[in-house]
Amino acid sequence: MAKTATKSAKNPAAKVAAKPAAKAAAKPAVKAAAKPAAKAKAKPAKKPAVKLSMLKPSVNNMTVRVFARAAGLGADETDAWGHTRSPEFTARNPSHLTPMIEDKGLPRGVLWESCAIMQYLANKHGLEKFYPKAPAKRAMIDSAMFYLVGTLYPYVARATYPFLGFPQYAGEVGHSDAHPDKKSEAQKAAMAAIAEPLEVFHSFFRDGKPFIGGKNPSIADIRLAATLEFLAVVDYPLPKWAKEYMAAIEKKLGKAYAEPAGDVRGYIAYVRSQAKA
Ligand SMILES: N[C@@H](CCC(=O)N[C@@H](CS)C(=O)NCC(=O)O)C(=O)O
Repeated sequence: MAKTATKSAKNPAAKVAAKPAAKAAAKPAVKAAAKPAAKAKAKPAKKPAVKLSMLKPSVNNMTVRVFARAAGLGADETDAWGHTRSPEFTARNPSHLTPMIEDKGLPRGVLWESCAIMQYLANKHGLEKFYPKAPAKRAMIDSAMFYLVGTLYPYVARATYPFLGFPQYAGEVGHSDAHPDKKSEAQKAAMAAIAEPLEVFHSFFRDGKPFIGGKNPSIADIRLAATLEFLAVVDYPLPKWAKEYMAAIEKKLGKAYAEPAGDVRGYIAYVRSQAKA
């Protein structure tokens, strides 16, 4: 901060910017524009951190937390644990789902759904490295994410939520008052169903590349790796490629991945220790 202030004092363009609004407005615009380019080299404005309401144990939330960090956007996080159904929260977000970002540019001021949030932020900040602009490449990322949310994730949820202590979805066996044996059967069936879509991510979407996005992890890769984190709670036997893939993402994204993943892993370790006790 102090460094910026010193620099501003020497830099005439920054000096104008630092003046109180009324005074700066009084300066003729033409004069400011006529300044030599070298002198007008002001520091680019720092992007404001993403205002994010989140739940630490959730991989849906981990997805956006990782992305915000990896993309260098920074995250101004509010822990929404226990507040998602409060009148204040639902007045803004009637779905009561997190992750949720707040952004003045949005028609309703808020946005939920992890993939939509990453798509919006990548579009807004021109983050093509994570979300390519070319229609065909982008279509593959979108397809992978929709396939994940619509097909893989429901199996992962049915297999892991009973062990994570998360409520299951209405209309499913796990949510009903069926006999525990029936619930266990349903959980096992969901666990068995994971293998097929998982292999599709490997053989079709990665197609020999390190990541779905190619050489670098895309938003679809962040979404997939985060999702697979939950499988540790049921000791799911991940295939070798998936273990290597997750390790490669963590290596590539470093702390941006490890920090939010640590919250999910910590929660899993906690529920497992409770189950043993
Ligand atoms: N498809 C959504 C799922 C979001 C979701 O299920 N969020 C849960 C946490 S994992 C939540 O916020 N639940 C709080 C509530 O329903 O009150 C996404 O990818 O963002």
